[in-house]
Order: sequence, then C-alpha cells, then structure tokens
Amino acid sequence: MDRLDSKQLYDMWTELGMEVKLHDKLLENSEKLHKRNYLWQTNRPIAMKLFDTALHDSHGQRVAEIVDYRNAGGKSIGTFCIYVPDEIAMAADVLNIPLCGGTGFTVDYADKVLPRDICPLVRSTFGMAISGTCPYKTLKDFVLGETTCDAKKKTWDLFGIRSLEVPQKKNPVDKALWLGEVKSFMAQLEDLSGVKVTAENLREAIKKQNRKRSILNSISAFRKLENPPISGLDALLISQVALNMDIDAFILAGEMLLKELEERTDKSISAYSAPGVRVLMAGTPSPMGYAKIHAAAEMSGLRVVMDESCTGLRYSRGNVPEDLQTVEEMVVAIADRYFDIDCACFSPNSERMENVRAVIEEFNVEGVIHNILQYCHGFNVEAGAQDSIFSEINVPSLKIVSDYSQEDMEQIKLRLEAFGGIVENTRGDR
Ligand code: BJ8
Repeated sequence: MDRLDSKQLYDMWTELGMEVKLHDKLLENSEKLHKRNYLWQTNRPIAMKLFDTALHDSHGQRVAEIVDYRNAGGKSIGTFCIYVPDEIAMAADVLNIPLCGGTGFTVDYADKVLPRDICPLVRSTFGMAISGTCPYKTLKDFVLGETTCDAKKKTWDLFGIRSLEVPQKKNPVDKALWLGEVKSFMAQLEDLSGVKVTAENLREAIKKQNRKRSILNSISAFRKLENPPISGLDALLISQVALNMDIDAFILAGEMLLKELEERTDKSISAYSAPGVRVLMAGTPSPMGYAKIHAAAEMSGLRVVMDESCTGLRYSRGNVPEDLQTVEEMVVAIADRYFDIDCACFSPNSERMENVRAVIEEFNVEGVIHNILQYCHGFNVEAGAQDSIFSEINVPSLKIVSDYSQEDMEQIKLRLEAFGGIVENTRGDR
C-alpha cells in the first residue's frame, strides 16, 4: 500500500481512538532514543535503514497495513510471549501482533493500576493500553496472555485476559499439557477466522517461519567473525522489529542485509572502529524501544557478539521439520519446538545453562552481561546459577539490573567500561 503522509497518519490515529497528542510525545521520545542508541554508530550496513524505517513504521505505516488487512476481513490477535506458536496462527490465517512494550514513557500510566514493584515490560505494555498510545489496542479480535511469570499471569487476571498455559516444568506430563494447549489454541484460531488448518497451509507456514528464523540466525553467524560486519546493537534492532514487521517484508529486508554482510566480510569491513571485548548479552528481553544496556555496552567499547534473550537467540533457535505429512505430526513438532524454549519461568531450567555454555564457545565470548529487567526474579536468580558455570570456564560476568528509565545510563557505562578492563586482564586465564 502507499505510504501515509502525516495528515493521513493523524486521521488514522484519531479514528483508532488514540490520545494523539500524547502519542506524538511518545513518538518524539522514541525517535530521540533511536538516535541516541543506534544512530551514533559510524559504520552501519546500508541495509540497516530498512530496519530503522520498520521501527519508525511500527506506530504508523505498519498500523495502516493492519487497518487495511482488518477492513478486508482479516483477523488478528495480540500476544506477549515467544511461546505463542506463529506457525499455527499463520496457517489459520490470523495475524499475531506481539504487544510487549519497551518504552519507559508509559510506565507511569500503568502505575495507577498496577503495583510499581513489578517488571517494567509489563508496566510499559499496560501503560500504553491505558494511556491511549497503543495503536494496536483496537486492532485485534482478542488478546492472549500466557502463564509464564507471576507479573504477567496476575496482570492477565486483572484485565480478564485469557492465558495460554505454559507449564513450569519439562516432564512428560507437562509436555502433554502443552500439546493440548497448542491444539486448543489452533481450534480457537480456526473458529475465529473460519480457516481450517490443513497439512498444506501448515507446511507453508512452517517453511515461512523457518525462513524467518534462519535469516536471523544467518545474520547472527556473522557475529562469530573476529571483526563482525554488524554490531550487536543493530542485531538487536533487527530482532525487535522482526516481531512487528510483515513477515514477507522482513524476509526481503533480511536477505538484502545478508547480501551486504557477505560483501562487507569479503572487503573486511567491520561494524566496529576499534578492537573490543566480546560479550554475550544474557537474560530478559529488550522489546522494541528499549536498547539501553546494549547501547551502553557498545558505547563503552564492548562488542555484543550474541544475545541469548527472547529478543535474540531464544526467539530464533530451532526450526520445525518441513517434511512431515499430517497436521497431527506437524502440530506435535511445533509444540516440541516451542516447548524447548528455555525461559527462566521453567524449573529447573538446565537447558538454558547448557545453551548459554554452547553459545559462549560458538561465539568466542569473553565475558557475559546479565541484562536483567528490574523485578524479573526468574532471570535474576538464574544469573547466580549461571555464574558458577562461568567461573568454572573463567568467563567473567557482570549483572546489570535496570528498568526503562534513562537516568542510570552513564553509571551503567562506567560499570561496563570497568568490566571490559577486567575481561581484558583475565584473557590469559582461559
Ligand atoms: S519466554 S522471557 S517473552 S515470558 S514479563 S519473565 S522480563 S518479569 S518477558 Fe518473557 Fe516469554 Fe519468558 Fe521470553 Fe521477566 Fe518481566 Fe516476566 Fe518477562
């Protein structure tokens, strides 16, 4: 569709019942942060402009596309977690709109309804809905939560949101429960859209979602190089917008970027202008709008060579087999793929320990930053368990617990600079 001009965008937001003036301020704030966090980089791939635009469009042109889609009878749901199986939604012809908030701008609004001492991700998301600044508020047939952490579960209860039951353990009984949930999710979406999930449409959806994940993983593979042609910050931006962009547009943009990354590699063009310590970002997700810790790290001379969070490898790891024949076989394989996600809501969560250790080796990681959103107890406590593994292999780590405010940015940078020095000093011990 044609790009909307500012008057058309204004009209669209008004028709969607949004608080347009407040939303303008939110956009102003987001643009400022985008400039500060990303645009200081001097050697970005040209194709990153596509993802900058996607970020910008997430409150404008992308919304217009979804308005069009719904006006033509398309169905959509709002969700908050990477456990929601995208393949099933796509096969049932229902658009899944991830709604996790990454802006600190709306947190104060949520604080009128929710306790202040819960995770900023939940407060930001609900602050957007409550303040009239979420353009997707009326663009969905229903919202689906999930039973992961307590903050989310209880917030869904408060707002009367149905939840997908994500078990807390990984025993056979839990796996059977999860498969049942995935099947009931499928039936619910079929009812909503009137589209039956068949072996054909499900296989196509599997292939498309696999392609999207493979692109993300191929981009990540360039970060294994000694001089990565793409920064950790830009890789984060790509993961963030991947959740919001139209999947075909994402695949196209991703393929263009991959071509450019190959060319940059051939010509030894690095995203970084100076040598730097290679770090893994581990822990909680950094949803669109939040890049404070990644930016602070790379501004402090560190290189974020992998991110194991849900806005990183946890989202893209593992494809679904494409050669299965029946809907039942495919649904089981999809349920298995999502059941393998290593969120800290699981107890125990030994897969995550193994996965992180493997990433450290694969990406030649020299230090780990535990990037923990304040009040996310699961990831915060797990950071301690991981540290005992890291000390066995002499990989230093640093835990940063923070929120969406910007006040602590300079202090965090100082801590990260000092951490870089510690890692450099321990290089000989590994
Ligand atoms: S699979 S990490 S997207 S639940 S909201 S758990 S940060 S206290 S987002 Fe998540 Fe799914 Fe797990 Fe990933 Fe902690 Fe905050 Fe809870 Fe959070």
